[in-house]
Amino acid sequence: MWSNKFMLVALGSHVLTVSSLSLDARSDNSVKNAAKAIAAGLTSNYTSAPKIQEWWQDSLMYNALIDYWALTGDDQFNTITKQGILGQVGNDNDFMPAAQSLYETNSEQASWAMAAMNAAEAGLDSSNNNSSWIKLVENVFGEQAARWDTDVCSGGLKDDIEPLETDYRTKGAFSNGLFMQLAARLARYTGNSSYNEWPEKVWKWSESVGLLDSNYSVYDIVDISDDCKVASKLMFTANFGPYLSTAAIQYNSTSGSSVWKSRLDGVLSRASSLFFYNNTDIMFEAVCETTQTCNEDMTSYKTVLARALGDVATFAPYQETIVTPKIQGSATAAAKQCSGTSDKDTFCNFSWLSSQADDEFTNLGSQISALQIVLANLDRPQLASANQTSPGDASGTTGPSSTSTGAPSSTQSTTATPTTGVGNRVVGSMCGVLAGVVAAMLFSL
Ligand SMILES: *[C@@H]1O[C@H](CO)[C@@H](O)[C@H](O)[C@H]1NC(C)=O
Ligand SMILES: *[C@@H]1O[C@H](CO)[C@@H](O)[C@H](O)[C@H]1NC(C)=O
Ligand SMILES: *[C@@H]1O[C@H](CO)[C@@H](O)[C@H](O)[C@H]1NC(C)=O
Ligand SMILES: *[C@@H]1O[C@H](CO)[C@@H](O)[C@H](O)[C@H]1NC(C)=O
Ligand SMILES: *[C@@H]1O[C@H](CO)[C@@H](O)[C@H](O)[C@H]1NC(C)=O
Ligand SMILES: *[C@@H]1O[C@H](CO)[C@@H](O)[C@H](O)[C@H]1NC(C)=O
Ligand SMILES: *[C@@H]1O[C@H](CO)[C@@H](O)[C@H](O)[C@H]1NC(C)=O
Ligand SMILES: *[C@@H]1O[C@H](CO)[C@@H](O)[C@H](O)[C@H]1NC(C)=O
Ligand SMILES: CC(=O)N[C@H]1CO[C@H](CO)[C@@H](O)[C@@H]1O
Repeated sequence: MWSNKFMLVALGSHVLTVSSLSLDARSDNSVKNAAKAIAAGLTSNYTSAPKIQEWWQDSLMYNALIDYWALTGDDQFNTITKQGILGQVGNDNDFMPAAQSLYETNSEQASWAMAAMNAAEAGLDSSNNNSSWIKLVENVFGEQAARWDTDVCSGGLKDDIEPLETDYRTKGAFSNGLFMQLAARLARYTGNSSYNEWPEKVWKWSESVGLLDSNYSVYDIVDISDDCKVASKLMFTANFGPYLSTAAIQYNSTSGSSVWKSRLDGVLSRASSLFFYNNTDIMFEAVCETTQTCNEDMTSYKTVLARALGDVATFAPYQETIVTPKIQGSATAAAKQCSGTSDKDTFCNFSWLSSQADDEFTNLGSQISALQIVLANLDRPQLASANQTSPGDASGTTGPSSTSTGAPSSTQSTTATPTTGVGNRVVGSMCGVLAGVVAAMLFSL
């Protein structure tokens, strides 16, 4: 359905004029108007067609919609956002709802926790009687910390949670990066120093196994059945995102420590050289975009790096001369790929490169990415923090908790779709589909 969007503009013999979304990235008003149109398109089919969405992409969508509210003040999507997130908390308030828990990956669970974290930082009320946003995040964090696996590779989270799943033998940059980013955000938000050890620990571990190399390349996975060797050297925007965000937050939380500054400089510089097309400021998914081989998941990866560039602008203002042109250039290019006849049907094509014939045009992932890069142009207001902690329910175990959420019932959750099969599920390893297809490509850009 999403992919046929542009065919719908041909009505009978009349082809309606479809104009690109206009965006002046230097004008807050223009940015807010563009964001509004994209967010409206994103949510217009929220209730009628959620089935085709992938579960983890929904978490990115809600995350972006929270940003939309926080940065524009327009709260029209807050109700569906709250219902959407709270509908996925599951019986244990840990984003492992029954419909997903058999197949769920650590990165999926962390992506949902990230949305809750965003809600806490933005000060979204939860209308939830039993669990605050931050408690949900702490529950997830506690479970993942308990899954930190020193048996092989001297640490790291496995991608899968359930031992029978295929990615139980891999440890990936996305799982570990998101876990580390949650720790950095919890430390900042709660002031509880017990989170502080984790960003350092996960960063060092990533270096020790080669997921992160001395040039700040962030690779995809290591395989524990192969001596924890790096199993894929493909580099995706989404894997760089959490390393970049974490470095920016930690740089800030440590009042500008030189260690985190060089990490931030390094990852930003590497991402800049990899993911901006032909020395333009236009972000692209280097592994698959120009060859039109990105799968559904991959069409949303740019969302994560777009948010990370915004984090850099927020937490490390000294980097503005580097990130601002990239945010503005990418957002301007992204808006040109959005079109529609009215606010409600503004949809955005996946590739922001105007030269690119776009086989994978509009879908959920491309719509969220466009929204997130447009929003990155707006200054983030002061983030909330709580100088107190609210210890979670599930301190390090996945056992049932005694609380219920009081959240909207699961019938209000329109997004708990059955899985599409393990092979297509995210993110644990991002490379599955592509391995071998494009390996050399990155280096021939
Ligand atoms: C880092 O980059 C330099 C210069 O391109 C290269 O010679 C070196 O092999 C790279 N190191 C790694 C670990 O890839
Ligand atoms: C890359 O940029 C150069 C200089 O602007 C231009 O001549 C060249 O055609 C571009 N290459 C591609 C593949 O777009
Ligand atoms: C930390 O972040 C705040 C809020 O964005 C910013 O004002 C401050 O300059 C940052 N600190 C450093 C050391 O860059
Ligand atoms: C989006 O892609 C489709 C298919 O390539 C194309 O027909 C349409 O013109 C594109 N939209 C924009 C705004 O470029
Ligand atoms: C939070 O804690 C920090 C460090 O102890 C302190 O400097 C700051 O004033 C506190 N903020 C509030 C709002 O209590
Ligand atoms: C700090 O966080 C840890 C881990 O979540 C928790 O066990 C501990 O109780 C918290 N400390 C305080 C003072 O709340
Ligand atoms: C959850 O919230 C409801 C409604 O406020 C309340 O009646 C119930 O006692 C709460 N449960 C727990 C375990 O706190
Ligand atoms: C929370 O509790 C209040 C008072 O008991 C109730 O009116 C409200 O519907 C509850 N909210 C949720 C989300 O359960
Ligand atoms: C705005 C928009 O594109 N809405 C679409 C939502 O899905 C229905 C079918 O379920 C389409 O008919 C609408 O055009």
